[in-house]
Amino acid sequence: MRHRSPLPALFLAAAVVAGCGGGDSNGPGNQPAADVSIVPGAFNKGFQAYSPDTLTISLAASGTVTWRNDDGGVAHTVTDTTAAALFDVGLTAANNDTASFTFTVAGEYPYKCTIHTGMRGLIIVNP
Ligand SMILES: [Cu+2]
Repeated sequence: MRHRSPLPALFLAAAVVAGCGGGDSNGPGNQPAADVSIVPGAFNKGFQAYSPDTLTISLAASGTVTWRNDDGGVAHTVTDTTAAALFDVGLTAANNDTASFTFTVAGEYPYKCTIHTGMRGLIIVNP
């Protein structure tokens, strides 16, 4: 870290400018915090597209789930496939873009990406 060239500094500055999803600057590499990552090359990864593929949360703690797009360059969605169709959030192609949804009803919510319908995940919401 002693050999600082101006290039990493420029890259960092560009990343900060591009990070318009709320201005979070926590964590290494300026990566916004997330509960579920959309992995690189997610489009054909089925149940491995979202990591973890199954996330269990509790309403008592926080009903909010945040997804982060770690598959820079490709937009994705997180879309409830239950009859309730409670959520349908989109993530832009920007690397590290995040989107959140707050659950208020316990249950099991399988979801998919409407752009790449093989991408599947599951949120289990406990009371
Ligand atoms: Cu997708």
